[in-house]
Amino acid sequence: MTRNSELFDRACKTIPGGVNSPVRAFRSVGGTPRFIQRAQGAYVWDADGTRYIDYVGSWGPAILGHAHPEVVEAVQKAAVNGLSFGAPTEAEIEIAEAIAARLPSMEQVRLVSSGTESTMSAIRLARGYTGRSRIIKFEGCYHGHADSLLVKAGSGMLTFGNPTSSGVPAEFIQHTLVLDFNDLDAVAAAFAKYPDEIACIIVEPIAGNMNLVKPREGFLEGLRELCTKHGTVLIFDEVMTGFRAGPRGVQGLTGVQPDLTTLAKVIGGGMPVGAFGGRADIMAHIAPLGGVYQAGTLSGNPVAVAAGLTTLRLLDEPGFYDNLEARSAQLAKGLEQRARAAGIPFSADFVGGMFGLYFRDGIPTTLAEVSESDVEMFKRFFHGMLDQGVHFAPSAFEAGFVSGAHTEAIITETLDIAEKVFATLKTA
Ligand code: KE4
Repeated sequence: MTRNSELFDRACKTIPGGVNSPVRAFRSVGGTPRFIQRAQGAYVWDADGTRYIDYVGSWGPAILGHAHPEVVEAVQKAAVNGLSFGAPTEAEIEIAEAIAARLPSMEQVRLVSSGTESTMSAIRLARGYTGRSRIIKFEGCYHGHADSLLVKAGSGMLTFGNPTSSGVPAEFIQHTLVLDFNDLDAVAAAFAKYPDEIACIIVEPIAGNMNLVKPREGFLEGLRELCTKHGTVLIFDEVMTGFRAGPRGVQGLTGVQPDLTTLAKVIGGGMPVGAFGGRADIMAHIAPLGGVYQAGTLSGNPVAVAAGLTTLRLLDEPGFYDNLEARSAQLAKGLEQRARAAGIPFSADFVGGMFGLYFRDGIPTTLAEVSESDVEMFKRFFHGMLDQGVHFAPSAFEAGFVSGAHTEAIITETLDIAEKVFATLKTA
C-alpha cells in the first residue's frame, strides 16, 4: 500500500471520488491519483516522495513553473496585510489595467474567482445586453460547469463519456445550441434558423478540452463576421489560452477581436482569479452600472491578485514566449519522431505553452477525428510515463502544458523516457 493509495482511500471517505475536481481522479486512465506534497519549477513530488516532470501545470496556471520565488514572495507580502477586505484595492486596478493593456478588446474588466464564474457571467451579460436567450457553443468545448454550458461539453465530461450533465433541467439548456467546432456552415444555418434570437457564441478559440484542436483557416473570422452581422456577442473563452497560447492570447495570434473575453488560470498564477471583460458599451450593463447582476465575495482579493499581477509581469521577460513555444515544439516533434520510429500511430500539435498528443495518425481538426484516437494506447502511454516519473494529464481529451521552467534538458529527459515507453506499447 503506497502513501498515495492510503490517502486516496481516506479521501474517498469524505470527498466524492476522493477529489475536488473530477478529472483528477484518474477514472479514465485507471490507477491511483498522485497526491502532490510539493512542487517546484517543472517538478512535482507525490506523497511517496516520488518526483515527476509535470505537464499538467495545474491545468494551465503554472506557466512560470511551480512556486516561482517572486510569485510566492508577492503572495506572502500581500497576505501579511490581510487576506480579503470586501472593499476595492489599488491592486485590482493594476491587474485590470495589466489585462486591458495586453488584450485591447477588454476595455473593461470584472474579476471573479474561477473560469466557470467568468463564462457564466459573460453569458448572462450577453443575454442581458441583447435581450436574447439563445446561445451557441461547440461540442467538445468546455466552459466550466454553469448549467447552460454543461451540454456536450469537453474536459472531464468528455473524458467520462457523459457530455451532458445530470441535474440540469431541460429548461435550462433549451436555449443552448450545440454545433460542431470548425463547422462554419452549421453556424450560418443556425443564424438563418434563428435570426435575431442568438445572444452570443461562446468558443474556445483554440480548443483545449477535447484535447488540443485548432480553428481551421477562416473559422474564427467567420464567427466574427456572422456575429457582427446579426448583433450577436462573440465571446472568446480564453480561460485556458489567455496568455498561454501567446502573450496576447488567441485574439493576439489571429487578430480576430471578440466582443467579450473570459480569462482565468494564468491570470491567477495558481491562485483563484478569473475575469470577464470586453467592449465598454456591453460591460456598462453589468451591476452596479446596469441591470445584469454579478457579484463575488472574494473577487479581486489582494492575495490572489498579487499572484496574478506578478505572473503577468514575469511573462513580459524578453524571450519568454519564444522559449516557451520552442519547448512545446521540442516535446511535440520529439514525441512524434520517437512514436513513429516505434511504429505507433501518433501525432502531436502545439501552440505557445500548450500541446496535444493524439494516438492517431494526423493532427485532428474536429471532435470526431479526436475521438478516433486509440484511448487504450494512451492509457498505457500515460502509465508508462507516470511509472518513469513523467506526469501527463490523466485524460486523452485534455491539452498538456509546459512552463518557463521546462528546460531543453528536461524535455530531452522526457523524450528519452518516451522512447522506451513507446517501445513497450508496440509489443503489448
Ligand atoms: P474553472 O472553473 O475550472 O476555473 O474554469 C473552467 C474552464 C472554462 N473555460 C475553459 C476553456 C477551461 O479550460 C476551463 C477549465 N479547464 C479544465 C481543464 N481542462 C480545468 C480542470 C478541472 O476541471 O479540474
